Amino acid sequence: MATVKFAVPNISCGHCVKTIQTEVAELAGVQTVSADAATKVVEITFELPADEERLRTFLAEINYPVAGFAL
Ligand SMILES: [Cu+2]
Repeated sequence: MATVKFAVPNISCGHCVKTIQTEVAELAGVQTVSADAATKVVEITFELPADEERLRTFLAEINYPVAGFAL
C-alpha cells in the first residue's frame, strides 16, 4: 500500500471535493481518497493495479490535473 499527496489547483469548492472523492474511489486499487478545498491537496492510498501515473492520468481526465506533489 502506498500513499501519495497531489497538488490539484482546480479544487475550488465542496463540489470538487465530492466529485474527486467519488470518482477516484471507484478506481481499482484505490483504498482511500480525501480531497481538501482549502489546501487543494488530494491524498490517496492505493495498491496495484493503481499507480501514481494512473492516478495522475485519471485526475486529468476528470478535469482536475495534478500540478505536482504536495508536502
Ligand atoms: Cu468546486
